[in-house]
Amino acid sequence: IWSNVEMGPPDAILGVTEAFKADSNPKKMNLGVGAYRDDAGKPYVLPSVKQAEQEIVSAGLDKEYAGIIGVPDFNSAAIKLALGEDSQVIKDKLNVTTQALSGTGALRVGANFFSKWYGPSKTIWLPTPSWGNHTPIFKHAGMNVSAYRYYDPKTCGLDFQGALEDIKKIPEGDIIMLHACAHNPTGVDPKPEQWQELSQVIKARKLFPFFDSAYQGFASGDTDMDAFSVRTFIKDGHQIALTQSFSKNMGLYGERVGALSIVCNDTDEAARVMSQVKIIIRPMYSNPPIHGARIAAKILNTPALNKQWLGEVKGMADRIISMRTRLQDGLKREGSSRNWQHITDQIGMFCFTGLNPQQVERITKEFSVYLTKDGRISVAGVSSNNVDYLAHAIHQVTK
Ligand code: PLP
Ligand code: TYF
Repeated sequence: IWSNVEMGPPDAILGVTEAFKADSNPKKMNLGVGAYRDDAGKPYVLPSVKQAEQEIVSAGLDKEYAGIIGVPDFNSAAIKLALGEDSQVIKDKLNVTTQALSGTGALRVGANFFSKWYGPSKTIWLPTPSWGNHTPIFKHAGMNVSAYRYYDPKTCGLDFQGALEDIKKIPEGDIIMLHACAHNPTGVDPKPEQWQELSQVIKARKLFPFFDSAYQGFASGDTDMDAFSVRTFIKDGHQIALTQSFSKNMGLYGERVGALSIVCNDTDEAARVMSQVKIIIRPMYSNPPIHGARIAAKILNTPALNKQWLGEVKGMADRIISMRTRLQDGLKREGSSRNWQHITDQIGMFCFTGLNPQQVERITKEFSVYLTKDGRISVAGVSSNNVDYLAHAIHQVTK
């Protein structure tokens, strides 16, 4: 029956883990997938998550289905985290917010909603490069995907002029994807003034801003600072769409905790939009899982736990930042004459090293250092024990 089915390629990111697992070198490093590791290289369950989980279990809640849009306390807390405690949009009930199957699921529900209901256009513009899953998510929902310049390989930084030039040519009404902070895969974000300018240009072009927020807290260690982009656009009067993931900032990866929000013009519009979001979700998966959303809601809605969590997010962000510095120092010590300034300029979980595909192949083959072909490393996978080994390996393949 399935003789017509062609073999597909493995996922560009998740395939790296498969290759890593098959390697018997004790020094091997998996810097492929973006998942946080502690300084012993182990997955990290946040103490605030364990605490919240215990409280939830003790409360003896039932396991009834959530509604189509999930756990209500989670939805209200998630949008508050993004837009801020005193957000007028929230006070005026202009946000349509639904729980979703983490960031990926939120993007997919959003993509399907735009595909069916966004009148002006069916084209979304992604930064070059963007998270690899963005293109198939939107294409599978029937959208067209185009690209604007974003990363400058010459500086390993932002191509701000290129981005502005391209954005100014995007047809009115099209949708533009913006990474709220800690851009994946490059670790390159616009500065606050640049976000303000982008907001003005995008407004003048009458584009629809679609924010993907998968790392709030991970860039700076401060969830308010990391919401600067989103809040600037809101302040400037944009009606945005926003997807949020709690995989990284709460370490809830496998629990699949996320949200989609669509900001509307008035409460009547919000009610209509919400009704159609439900109609999209119901035949896909009926309703989302409750456990992870309860954990996130408990953390966000309990002041003491919230404070504890913010400290833990900062702890993760700070460890990553310290690994960047140590990697840079290590490269200097190795005698590298190349400019590695971008390692500490870039932020969030990833560093776009500038290694070319041949160098990536060599570092994997000769040093068992696993990363994606584009030269991205997950700095979260670097620790005190292996940072010097990594610096040595990078120097050997780039000298
Ligand atoms: N968007 C971006 C930019 C990401 O980097 C990720 C995860 O790596 C996601 C969305 C979604 O992740 P998840 O589905 O685990 O929330
Ligand atoms: O490392 C990255 O960029 C992500 C990580 O269901 C990831 O692709 C892995 C699995 C998943 C979502 C994101």
